[in-house]
Amino acid sequence: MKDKLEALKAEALTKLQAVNDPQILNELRVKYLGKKGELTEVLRGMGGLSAEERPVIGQVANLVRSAIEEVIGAKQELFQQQETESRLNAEKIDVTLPGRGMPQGGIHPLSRVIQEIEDIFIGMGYKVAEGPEVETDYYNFEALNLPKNHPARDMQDSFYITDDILMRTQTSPVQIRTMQAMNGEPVKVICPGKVFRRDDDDATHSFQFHQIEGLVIGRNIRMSDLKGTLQQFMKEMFGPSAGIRLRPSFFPFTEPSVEVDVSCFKCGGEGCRLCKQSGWLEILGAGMVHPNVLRMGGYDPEVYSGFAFGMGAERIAMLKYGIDDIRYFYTNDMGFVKQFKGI
Ligand code: 2U9
Repeated sequence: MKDKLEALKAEALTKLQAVNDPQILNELRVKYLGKKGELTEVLRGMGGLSAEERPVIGQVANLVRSAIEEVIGAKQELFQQQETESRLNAEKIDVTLPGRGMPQGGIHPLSRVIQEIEDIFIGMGYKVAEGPEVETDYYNFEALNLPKNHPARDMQDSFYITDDILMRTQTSPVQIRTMQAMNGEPVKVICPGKVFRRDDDDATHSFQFHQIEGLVIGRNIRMSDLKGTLQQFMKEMFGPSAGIRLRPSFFPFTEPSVEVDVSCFKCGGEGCRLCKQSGWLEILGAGMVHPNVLRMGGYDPEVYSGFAFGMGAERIAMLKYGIDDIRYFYTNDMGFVKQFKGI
């Protein structure tokens, strides 16, 4: 029996040494060590042994089993290593290859100007308010002291959805809505957004553009507050040497009304092509809120007063970046937008 076991061991070890396939290794493991394997088969014959022989043969059998197990274990480890190695080789990354580069976007010049203006006013304690682009005649015109048949409505012809619903021609309806929502409390907001006008597009006109309007309402708000606010705004927007000039004007929603010019930031007021030799750039309109508008927003004009201003974002961006055609903003010309990436 001992010879049988030694022969089994010799055969098993020879075969196992020669294996180079994990599946065959497993088959051999079953063949020699499995429940119905050859070692078990030999041990079954132990019943016929004498009491002295049994422990001796038992010990030999155990040694044979552990010798076979040891070789199988070593082989399994070897196969595992080979597998890991070949996977590492297959998945090799060439770290010296140049990267593909992530295309990086930039902020559109219009968005940039709007954000810059918002930031300046937020710094002065204003809140930003937004509202619907489709408005009623009441919020777009009536509440702003532009009753039906008012001649100033001609300047703001719009796109009508029904007789009473239209695309807003200014962001002022947002201020009226804000006033009504504030229930007589003081107001300090700026309202940026898209506005629409029936207009023939050319280099300086577009049927759709962006406005930023501001409104301040409280007790004792005076024209000097408006002037100081706009002076500060221009300095932050165009540099510390920016000066302003007010010229009388007319808007139905403000009284008195003014046009506000800023000293030309290009020539410092000397006169150049940008300011058409005048030394001044026309930037925005403003005024003291008309008593009718205060009343319509829910404020008693005997107690409250306010100022308002409005500017076109496109016009400011065009002046600031020297853009000579408003249509560049909307046509998605990559050559145009890419120029503003790093600014
Ligand atoms: C309320 C009361 C008053 C907003 C104002 C202007 C003057 C103005 C134009 C600038 C160029 C429009 O984009 S533009 O074409 N705007 O000149 N806007 S005062 O006045 C208001 C607004 C809301 C309740």
